[in-house]
Amino acid sequence: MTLLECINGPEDLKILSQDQLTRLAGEIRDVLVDTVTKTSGHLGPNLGVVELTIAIHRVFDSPRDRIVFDTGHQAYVHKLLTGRLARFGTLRQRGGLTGYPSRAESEHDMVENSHASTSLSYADGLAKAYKLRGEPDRTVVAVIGDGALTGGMAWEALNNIAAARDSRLIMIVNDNGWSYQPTIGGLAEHLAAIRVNPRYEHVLDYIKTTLPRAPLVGAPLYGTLHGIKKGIKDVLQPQVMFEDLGLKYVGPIDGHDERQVETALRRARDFGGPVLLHVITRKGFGYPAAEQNEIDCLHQVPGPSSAAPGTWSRVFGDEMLAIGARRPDVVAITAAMLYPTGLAQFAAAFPDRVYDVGIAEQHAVTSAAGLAMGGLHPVVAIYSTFLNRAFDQTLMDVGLHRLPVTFVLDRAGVTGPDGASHHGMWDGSLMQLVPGMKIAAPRDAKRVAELLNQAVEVSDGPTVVRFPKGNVGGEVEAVAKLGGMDVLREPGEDRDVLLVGVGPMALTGLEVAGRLTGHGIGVTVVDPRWTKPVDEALIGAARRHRLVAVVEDNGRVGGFGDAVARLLRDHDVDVPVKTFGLPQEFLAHGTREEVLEEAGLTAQQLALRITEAVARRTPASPASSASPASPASPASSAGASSAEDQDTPEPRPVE
Ligand SMILES: Cc1ncc(C[n+]2csc(CCOP(=O)(O)OP(=O)(O)O)c2C)c(N)n1
Repeated sequence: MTLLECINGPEDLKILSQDQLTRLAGEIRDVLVDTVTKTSGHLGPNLGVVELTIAIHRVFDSPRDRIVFDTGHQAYVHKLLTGRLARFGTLRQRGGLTGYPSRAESEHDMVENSHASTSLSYADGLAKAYKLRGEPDRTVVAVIGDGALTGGMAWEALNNIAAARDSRLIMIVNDNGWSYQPTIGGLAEHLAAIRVNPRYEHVLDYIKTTLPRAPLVGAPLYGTLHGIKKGIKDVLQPQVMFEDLGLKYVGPIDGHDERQVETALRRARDFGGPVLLHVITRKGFGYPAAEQNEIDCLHQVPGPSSAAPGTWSRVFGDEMLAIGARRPDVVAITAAMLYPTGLAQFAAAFPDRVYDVGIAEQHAVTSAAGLAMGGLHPVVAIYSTFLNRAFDQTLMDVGLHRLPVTFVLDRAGVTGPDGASHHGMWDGSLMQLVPGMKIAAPRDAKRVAELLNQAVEVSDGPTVVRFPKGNVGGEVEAVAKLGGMDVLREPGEDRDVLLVGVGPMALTGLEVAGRLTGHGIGVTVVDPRWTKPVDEALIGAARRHRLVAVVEDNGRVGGFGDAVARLLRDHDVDVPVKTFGLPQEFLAHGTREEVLEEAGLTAQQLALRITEAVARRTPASPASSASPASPASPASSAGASSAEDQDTPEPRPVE
């Protein structure tokens, strides 16, 4: 039996000797590598916080003391130490452990949002709440990476925490010098400067003398840290920035020396006010493949293959490169995600025209507004879910000024194993709210290129190009045009259903049409290409059909389906509109296919639901007593459009 198998909760850690803790750390790393390389997930960040997490759980009394992990991608060790070893193999699988803290999983988990830079604000509120409720002995611990510390919210929190002098709040800055890529910006430089202060020399000495003896690490770590040290010419006054804010600063300390971290944590705990503890760790520590990975220290496995050939991200990246060569005014912005968003090639070709702003989406958007005001055309490449926090900047700073900024939203729609906070199911609705915004949703690789080019040609307002995670499917050419939209399939005589499929859902729509045709239902399949503004050619087309079905990979509320229904209502078209999208809920993790199936968005499920809807529109003939859901009683009578059908009472309300 391993030591780790004996740990059922933090209490079990507290009786271990220092030698046992070293052994335990090794066992944890083995489990992390073995499991995460199979399940996928965040590897480098977790390997880097093994000793730190052990020390936190030995010094504090979770869940009475509260531990908030910023972003939460580095909480696997915490999961292993809080009774979840047996289920760890189910990580990120449907029904299994989530890839972030989860309140449903454990009383030790507090924050599960996974959007970065929030931990200090949660911790500020928690510490104030405990004080006000008369529980002043409870301590709140926030663990925040140097990457997450580049987010504006973290600084808003620091400003407030500094004023809350008796908050029992410990902020552990887990400084590994990296977010996905090396952390950039003034703060990163400041942290690097702190690494060269005299106290840091002790860390360095320690690392120099002890690490070469440690298995798997040694020279590379020393070399890296020493390299950083030598690279800094100006030895600024360390920690001054934090202390000027009124925050007690402790550090820097070696985050892989468990005993040293414990000592610092005990001191911080006993201080009785907010303390910032600066811990230096190495991302991927103890696993050479991660430590030596030049791209991102195996931040996530599988790695930046997210922008591998054949993916949507890569298709976008290729086209950006081509556009960049033609258009010197096109610049790119990433919020700490150069590789995952597919911008690496653009950055290599045009290093002066790409801005990595750190994990700072709000700044990304308003600085894009500034770039556009200055005569450039910025492309903000961002994961769909992270644009949420920059909604006001998109609305007021870009939209109100009608600025030519193109938002490229990767991971739009269901993303899969990262779960509720990562599904990109909000942008299709939020962007509909922005006056003057134009939204494109390519169905295949060729359309990514076409629509991106059209988007960067727009000079009088913002544009969005949204596409999902994963590989692009086959290319499908239009058989006709309907206004600016592509008709992918026309029915024979019967025009029963006008099926409008957004982005790759247009291809799903083709599959649906194939199935419905088998049941005698005539389907026109349209890819709108642009989901805002809604193409008015849909008005006439709707009148020529008995039912309009809109399928989109976005929350059902306020998305394209609702926009189509509104357009038709406004034009007194009474043909019923059914909108098929994601339920407006926080959807659990699973593969993209599993989540789509649960949402009823597979071709088979859609075919059934549309058949039922058509059947409900069909007056029962005396001969036909079949159930309305029966595919044997479909569209019936006539290819004629049935605006008149509208008055047929519905057995149940249209969804
Ligand atoms: C608002 C937001 N933007 C982007 C991300 C994607 N993301 C996840 S982890 C990460 C890097 C975090 O770096 P750091 O805080 O230094 O932690 P480390 O991985 O180095 O331990 C990024 C950019 C996110 N989770 N939230």
